[in-house]
Amino acid sequence: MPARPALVIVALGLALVGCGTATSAADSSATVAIKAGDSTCEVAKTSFAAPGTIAFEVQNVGKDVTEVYVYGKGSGGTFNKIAGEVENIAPGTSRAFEVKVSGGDYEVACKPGQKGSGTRTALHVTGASTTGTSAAAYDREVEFSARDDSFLGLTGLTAKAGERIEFSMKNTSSNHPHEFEVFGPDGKVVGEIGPTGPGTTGEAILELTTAGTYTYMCGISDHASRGLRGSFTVR
Ligand SMILES: [Cu+2]
Repeated sequence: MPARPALVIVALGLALVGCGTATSAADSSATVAIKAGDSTCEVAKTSFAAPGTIAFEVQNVGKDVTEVYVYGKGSGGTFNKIAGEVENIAPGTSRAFEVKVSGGDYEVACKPGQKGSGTRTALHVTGASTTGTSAAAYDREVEFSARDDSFLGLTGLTAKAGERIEFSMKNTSSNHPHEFEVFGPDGKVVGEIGPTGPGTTGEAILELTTAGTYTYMCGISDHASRGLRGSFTVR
């Protein structure tokens, strides 16, 4: 009984936050459901009236572990620029994620087994494209490579607080997949390039919001201790 007044206050606080943020979202005050199956990718809403942030809730209705990506159009016209993603969704479970979009065309990809190009559903956002392509806005691209004992091309990297950088990693290993996980000054994950096979390239757009020392590593097996790790400074 003594807990009841406190619960009422919490509920009021949440209601106020909800009102304040709804107007800045991409005409969606509600979450957009995605049903990810073994060969289907059903997106409840595929047309948005304005740029902003879209909140998705993915339900894995298939039999395999799945992941969902939202791709913008790359310079070659193919949908390969990652605007947002969520991984490791077990069958029968749900995961939420948010994607910032400008005006333009996107594709939602559901990837059962967490590989391949996935089953795709087109998505359109009305409004100005901020980058000249429909990909999420970013300030510059940083290209590097991953060998089995090191990342090459990241030495001396610095960035300004607030920059959005597209990291592009070419895996030059002959037979091992690599990934690129980035952690902020607070030790929390900023984002990652997921497992990328030998001879292929993975990309991710990361927003470096705060100044400080960021660290990165490959989280697969013992790769970090083999040398696939490092740090850079954001000022
Ligand atoms: Cu690795």
